[in-house]
This record gives sequence, C-alpha cells and structure tokens, in this order.
Amino acid sequence: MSDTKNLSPVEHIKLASNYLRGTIAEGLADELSASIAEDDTQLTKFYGFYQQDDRDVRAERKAAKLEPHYQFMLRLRLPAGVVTGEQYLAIDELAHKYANGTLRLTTRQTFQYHHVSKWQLRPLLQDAYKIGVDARGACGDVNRNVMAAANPERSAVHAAVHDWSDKISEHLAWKSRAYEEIFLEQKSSGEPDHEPLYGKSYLPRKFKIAIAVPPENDVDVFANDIGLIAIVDNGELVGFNVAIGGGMGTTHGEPATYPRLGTVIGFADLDNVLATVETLVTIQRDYGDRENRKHARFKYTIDDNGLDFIHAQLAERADIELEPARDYHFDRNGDPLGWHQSDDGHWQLTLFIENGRIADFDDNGLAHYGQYRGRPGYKLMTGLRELAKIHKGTIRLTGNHNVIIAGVAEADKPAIEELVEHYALDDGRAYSPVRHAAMSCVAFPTCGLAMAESERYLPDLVAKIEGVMVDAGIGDEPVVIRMTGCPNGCARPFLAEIGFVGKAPGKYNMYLGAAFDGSRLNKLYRENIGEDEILAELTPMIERFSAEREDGEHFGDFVVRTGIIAETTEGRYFHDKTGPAEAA
Ligand code: SRM
Ligand code: SF4
Repeated sequence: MSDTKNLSPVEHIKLASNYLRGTIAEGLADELSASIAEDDTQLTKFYGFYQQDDRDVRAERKAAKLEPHYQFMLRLRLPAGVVTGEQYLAIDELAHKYANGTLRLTTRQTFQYHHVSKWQLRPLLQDAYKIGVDARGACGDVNRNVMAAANPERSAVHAAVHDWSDKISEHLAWKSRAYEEIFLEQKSSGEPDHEPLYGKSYLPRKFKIAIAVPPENDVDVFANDIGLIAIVDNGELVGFNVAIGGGMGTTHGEPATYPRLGTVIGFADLDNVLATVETLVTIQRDYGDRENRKHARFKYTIDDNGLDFIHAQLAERADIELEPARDYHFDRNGDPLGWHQSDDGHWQLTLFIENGRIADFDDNGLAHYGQYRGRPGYKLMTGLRELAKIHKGTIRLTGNHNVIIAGVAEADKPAIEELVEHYALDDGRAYSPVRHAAMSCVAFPTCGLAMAESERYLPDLVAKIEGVMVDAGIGDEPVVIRMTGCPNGCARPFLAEIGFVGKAPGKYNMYLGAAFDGSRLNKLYRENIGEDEILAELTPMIERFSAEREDGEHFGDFVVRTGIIAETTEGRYFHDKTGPAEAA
C-alpha cells in the first residue's frame, strides 16, 4: 500500500469521507447553488451520479457571467441489464419526471438519466428504489454494473449466467449505510459504519466484470478487469474461464497509458467462481496504484507484477489454483437483430437503438430542445413504453446500446408485432450492417471529458462510410466502427475494426485492425484528422478490401494481413507502430 502522503487527492477524499458520506447531505440541502462541493463530486459517483454542466451553453453562460448550467447524470445499477415491463415503465416515467425526457442506454447494459437537477436526485433515487432498482456502485472506485450475455436464445444457460451477474453484483456492492441514510431514510442511525470488503478507501479505481457466453462476445468480455467466459457442457453451465486485466482507458500523448485485453488465466468451476472473483478484487485493492489514478487500473497492477504473482496471490489468499482454461470460441461481438426463438420456444426481438438514445423525435428529427437527433417523427420512447405495457416477459439491454423484448410467448407475438409495426420500432433492421455495429459514447453536450462530438456525429459519418462501401460493392459487409469523444474508451473504440477517438472539435485519431470477435486491439493509423481526411484514407482502403479480401475475411483482419497496419498483440505494444517484434 502507498504511503499516505503520496496518495492521490481522491484517496484522501475517500479516507476522510466517513464511508462515502462527505458533505453530500449538506450539499443537497444548499439552495444557493445548483452544484455540490468539489470533493463531494468524487463521492457521489459511488451513488451513481456525476455533476456535469450543459456544454452547449457553457460559453454563452460564461460570457453572461452566470454559473455553469449545473446538472447531473445518474446511472442505475442493473446487473445483466434485465428489467420487467413494469420496471421499464417506471424507469421511463422517471425520465420525464426528473430528467430530460430521454433515456440513454449504456455500453454496460444500464440506463442513464441526463440533465437531472440537484434537487431531483433524491426523489429519483427514492422512486427507483421503490421498483427494486438502485444506483449503488453504478460509478465510483468499486465494482461497476456486472454485464452478462444479453442474447437469451440459449435460455437455460442465459438464465444461469444472469443469476451469476446478480450474485457477483450483490457480493461486490459497497455496504456502507450512507446510501440509505442520505437518499432513502434521510437520518443517521448514529452507529459506527464499516465496509467489509473494500475498507475505508475502497478500490484504487473503477473495477468491471462481464460474463460472455461463447460463441457470442456481445459484452466485449476482454475489455473488463475480470471477464468470465461461460463453459457449457451438455447444455449446462459448468464454470468459467477467467480473463483478467482488460480495460480501454488511455490518455492522449501518454504512452504509459494503454488499452489492454484480458488474459485468460484458467478455469474456475462453479464452486470457486465467487471466491476467485473476490480474491482478484482484493489483490487489486491491496496492490493497485493509489498514487497515480492514470496507472491505477487492474491492468497495470497485472503488467507491473506479472501473472505468476497473481496466481501466487490467489493461492496464498484463498488456496485457489485454477484449472487449465477450457476450449472456447468466439465468432462475433455485437448483437444479432430481429426475432429469434430460444430453447424453450419463447421469442426474443432485438431492436436497434442508434447509439442508445431513447427519445421521441419531432418531425425535424430533434429531441430535447434540439440537443439530440434521430429519425424524423420517430416515437421510439412512446413505442417502447406501449410495448412494455403489454409485454409479459423481460426487457433486456445489450452491451451494444440495443434492447431485447425477451420471453414472448407464441400467442403474444402478434400483439407485440402490431405495436412494433405501428411505431416502426424494427425499421432500423433495414439499415446497413455497418450502422448496426456502429457504437458511440455520449460525449457532448453532457460529458465533461469530451474533446469532440460522438453520439451526435457518428450517424453522419457512418452515412458517408456506408456510401463508400456501397460504391465499392460491399454495402452488406459488417465492419465494426466505434467512436468516442476522448480516449477514455467508453464505447470500447480500441476494439473496433475502425475506431475514432476525439482529439479536438471535428478532429479524431483513427485506429485500425481490431478483430471482429473482440479478441484483438486495433492500432493508431492517423492522428488528428477531420472528416475529409477520414474519407480520403478509408475510400481506397475499402475499395482494396472489396477487391482483395479472402473468403470470409473481416476488415480488421484484412488491414493487418495486408500490412496496412501492424498487429497489436498485447496492450503494452499498442503504441508501437511497427508491431510486437520491434517492441520486444
Ligand atoms: Fe465511461 C468516464 C460514460 C462505459 C471508460 N464515462 C465516463 C463519464 C462518467 C465522464 C466523467 O468521468 O465525467 C461519462 C459520462 C458521460 C455522460 O454524459 O453520460 C462516461 N462510460 C460512459 C457510458 C455512458 C458510455 C455509453 O455511451 O454508454 C458507459 C456507461 C457504462 C455503465 O453503464 O457503467 C461507459 N467507460 C465505459 C467503458 C466501456 C465498458 O466498461 O465496457 C469504458 C472502457 C472500459 C474501461 O473501463 O477501461 C469506460 N469512462 C471510462 C473512463 C476511463 C477509465 C480508465 O481506466 O482510464 C472514464 C474516465 C475516468 O474514469 O477517469 C470514463
Ligand atoms: Fe465522455 Fe470520453 Fe467517455 Fe465519451 S469516451 S463518454 S467523451 S469520457
């Protein structure tokens, strides 16, 4: 553990917070400002909310000498992204009552509210609690929303995997009573508090876990601090291969930061899963860097200490010796859209939600005072609400910003189909495979870290790339394109066959060469380029791909095979332009 004097400021804030209380309650009661105290903004993340300001009006308000338009983003905790129709209706209602009347699906299978005022936070969390949903640990230096394979086609395995995501989520949730005290009961028991797993300073950084069911890697399992790969024998879940040390976040110009994919370190049977996961978390708790937050994720703890160290710690702390990893195979990430029937005869409908924004768009395609754009006249939010009213199964969010209407009985299918048609909810299926696979982070106007647009720009860029692909005769080819407004990697852009990462307004770094199944990172191809240069670079490359690709070859593999970009074999070599040989 670090010497206290060198700890990062956030570590001091956590230590002094009395198990995350800080002065949050006082800040919420202060009627003079729409903001809360600076130190508390670090603590409220543990309760699922971030202080932000509306960046579309930041300059204007500054010029008028007004305080920034403070508002909050609130993210719910929703293991595996599963809600009932009833819960969905309440979640939708809260968006209208307390937020900006839109819902934002996230890349980790949950809902976010934007534009929530300070005074609406408590009622929002209280109302969510009434429907069995909280925001405990949705953000902050703890384990985050546990993801799990969304596609419920193989229903028995999926149900088991969903149970595991719940179990892990509960087991690793922070336990201090501060959540109830500040947001629900609004009074202190006066008893001393404690935090059995995390202790007073919680984890050095955020921690993420996902469970994949091969052959689909819809959760991008290797992007997580712990990735669990379901091993199924005779139709039954028998355990998980354990991958550790995944993460996307980097900082422009700081090569010591890099994305890394999880390394598979062995197999844990069902009796050992929880102990293995908990022990890995404690290793990170005790050895993660608490001085430099840019070097504090588990991926750096692993690369600094080596895998032997991790195995030795598992043995020493919990007598865990993992079995050799079992065989598995992924063939894709992303979500198969449309109707599918599961093992038990029920139907599932996966709907395409462009970049995760659920809203009703007016005839000009605008929502929330023109801040968001979609299909003109598309009543997506109303349509989903009407579906939730009659749907008897569950509604599932995918890790790719899409929604699954799951568990539809044969007899109920016509009524669902009628609503889907009425609200044109499945019309997105006619879009190109490139658009289906494209994913962007939130960025402007809410994200305080955005350097360039993402959610509001990617659809336009995709339209232009679609044009290039159609001209090249490969309009039906799936190519995974992802964009983020900064290098933190919220839409996992370093796992895109073509990735764009914001540098400045209208300027992006372009990355190429990740694998279609999420098993290889991409690499920087061009720096700080705008749309014209992006299209000028991509057009001949796509034409060449169309002419020279091998049977079944994906774009990411093609650019590596033909030497357009060097392969990134490991996160540590991500910044090495020439590939692993020279880096070694
Ligand atoms: Fe993220 C910070 C949005 C998934 C890596 N992320 C943020 C914040 C909270 C900005 C901030 O700190 O002020 C963004 C809020 C924007 C807004 O206005 O809503 C934000 N992240 C998102 C979401 C909503 C993007 C989306 O389009 O869906 C995703 C919410 C997921 C969830 O439900 O929990 C989201 N973020 C991710 C992912 C993808 C994943 O987990 O699979 C990553 C990369 C994986 C990883 O963690 O390495 C990711 N977000 C980051 C980072 C960089 C972490 C790092 O290790 O360097 C930050 C910044 C930070 O933590 O300092 C960040
Ligand atoms: Fe914000 Fe950057 Fe994450 Fe996009 S990638 S949501 S810009 S932190």
